[in-house]
Amino acid sequence: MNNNSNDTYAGYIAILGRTNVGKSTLLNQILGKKISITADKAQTTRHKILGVKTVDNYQAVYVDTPGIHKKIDSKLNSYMNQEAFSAFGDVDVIIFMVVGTIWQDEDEFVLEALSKLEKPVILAINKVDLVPQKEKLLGYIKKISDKREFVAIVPLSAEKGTNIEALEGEVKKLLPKNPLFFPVSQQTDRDDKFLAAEIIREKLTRFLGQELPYAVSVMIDQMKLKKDILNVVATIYVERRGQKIIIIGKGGEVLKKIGMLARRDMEDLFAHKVFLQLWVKVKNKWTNDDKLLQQMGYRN
Ligand SMILES: Nc1nc2c(ncn2[C@@H]2O[C@H](COP(=O)(O)OP(=O)(O)OP(=O)(O)O)[C@@H](O)[C@H]2O)c(=O)[nH]1
Ligand SMILES: [Mg+2]
Repeated sequence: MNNNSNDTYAGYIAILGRTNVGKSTLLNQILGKKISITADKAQTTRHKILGVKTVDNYQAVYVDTPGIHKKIDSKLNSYMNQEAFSAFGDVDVIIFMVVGTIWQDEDEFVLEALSKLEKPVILAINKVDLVPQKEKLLGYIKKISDKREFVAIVPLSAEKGTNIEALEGEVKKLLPKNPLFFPVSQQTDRDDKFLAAEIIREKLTRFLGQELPYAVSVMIDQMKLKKDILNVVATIYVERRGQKIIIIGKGGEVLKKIGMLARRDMEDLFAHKVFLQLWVKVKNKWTNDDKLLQQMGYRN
């Protein structure tokens, strides 16, 4: 085969799996930059987000997706599943992510959804730092690989950064010959407003009890650079008054803490000093209201 050094290779890779397996952590680790929010809670990622990594004449465009779930109990929920499923068709490679050595019903559900697809699937077994007994891991790998064929199986730790190059190496082999899709310097398809809103939602998700994060959405009302300070005004939407009270906290303490943590992350990401103003508003039943969902950026 004639391998011209001017040839470029570029392709899309979807990272799929149930919630909480570490898909967004993996994307950030690959990029060496935090563009996708993470939390030890269910259903953290809500929108597809692209992470672009270009090395020499190879461009890998990773698609982080919301965790696929079986039970649909709101329009937001259904939007999230559609976001994930819509990534199936458009990509060249799929990374199916699971956690070693825990196999759940929802892993099976994702695997079944993949069964109709004739695309190369890489099995990524994450959180191996939590599995000291390697024989257990081998047994687990054997059990999953009996279920379908994978082009590669890579045990890794997205958080610790273990074996990430091995995964990227497998992806590289599968990139088709294509012109580069994005400028070499571009790392994501999302704009600064989206990233800022997500940072705030991450702090809310990490900070608040199990149910509340789901009822929260964030919109950036203003983002302006003035005298080298990035001024950000954002509104946090919740569904009920009681939730607003929890987010604000006694004497405004919770909101203050969330604002401080979010500001620090924004300063890291945007490389500017940030002045952040946060508001909290109640919007009844927004997770089930088509019009409100659209206004908040949840579009199918
Ligand atoms: N111990 C350990 N924890 C990890 C690893 N990778 C991710 N985590 C943690 O697992 C939790 C979930 O990670 P996320 O990246 O948010 O998971 P996700 O699959 O994107 O979840 P959804 O967006 O809800 O679908 C976070 O608390 C991460 O810090 C890992 O390799 N080892
Ligand atoms: Mg995620």
